[in-house]
Amino acid sequence: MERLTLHHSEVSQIAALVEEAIALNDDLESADFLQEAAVLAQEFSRRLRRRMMRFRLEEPTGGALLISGMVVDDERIGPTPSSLDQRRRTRHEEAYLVLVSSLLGDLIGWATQQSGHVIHEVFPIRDHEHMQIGTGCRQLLWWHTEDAFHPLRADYLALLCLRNPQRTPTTLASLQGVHLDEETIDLLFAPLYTIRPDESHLGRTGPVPDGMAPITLPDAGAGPAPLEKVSVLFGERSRPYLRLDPYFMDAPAEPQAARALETLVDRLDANLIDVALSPGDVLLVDNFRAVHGRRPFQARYDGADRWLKRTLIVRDLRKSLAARGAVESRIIR
Ligand SMILES: O=C(O)CCC(=O)C(=O)O
Ligand SMILES: [Fe+2]
Repeated sequence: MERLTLHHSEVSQIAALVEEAIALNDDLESADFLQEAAVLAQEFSRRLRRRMMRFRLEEPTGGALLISGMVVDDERIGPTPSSLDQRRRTRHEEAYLVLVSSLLGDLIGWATQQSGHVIHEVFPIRDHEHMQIGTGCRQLLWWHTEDAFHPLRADYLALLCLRNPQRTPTTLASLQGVHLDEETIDLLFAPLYTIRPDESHLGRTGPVPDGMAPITLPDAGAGPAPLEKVSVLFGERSRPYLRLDPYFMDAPAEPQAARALETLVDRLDANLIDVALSPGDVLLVDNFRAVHGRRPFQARYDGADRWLKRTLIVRDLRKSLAARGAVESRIIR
């Protein structure tokens, strides 16, 4: 995995831009703020911007870039929440995450996820303890492509760590160094597989906001219905993109297709690495090149639990315009 550690001078430069950003707008998820954040991020150091540009355009096979060195004021952010509503104390951190994310593309959210927020919370929720979901903890969160079931899924996700006291690892795997035989590649490139929506889209992380009831847009560019058969590999054959979420996939009926998927899952499993994020770390994951997950842990629900913030980033916001309903909206319905 690629890493970049911010220099002291970059940290203070970013801190000043973050102060400027949060003074602009009360709502860090508004269209105005998201647009201005993308402008302010152009004032990050050339070194950082170059690195992000390289990550975007060269698409390193490892599919992840860790940016460390930012400082999180543990006292200012206050206790890890237990519900999805206490956001005021984390404005600095959220603005930092939005600015960094803006260097890769534009932020989106889902009406069906976290009440339509663009900046997502990742902390353990007691009711989700045993669930296969980012806000669970006791289950291994199986590695996955984020929102693999949906054609409008993000190109990248960004995870900002606020605290991680037990150093619980995020997991990552890619096709770096993986060899697959031609027949397996053929099968994985064929539309033989189905991926169900994961639990985060089933209304578990808060109600769908008013006026945002999920709607069906058959001819609005939203792509195939979720359970249409898709390929697991796509794009360029010698360096394919990935789309899979094994926990939410059933083995295909054709034994050869099932074996091909099994082979890929085994190879990715063998490539899986642990990345224990520290406060201030931003992990950028290329959602076409890498899969990610999380090791299990035991939450204490005492205000000191693991706490991350997350954004989803697309390279082409236009693709989802019909599903967002308006250029100002970042929320896919
Ligand atoms: O908790 C983590 O490290 C990652 C969770 C996850 O899969 C996500 O937030 O998309
Ligand atoms: Fe995820």
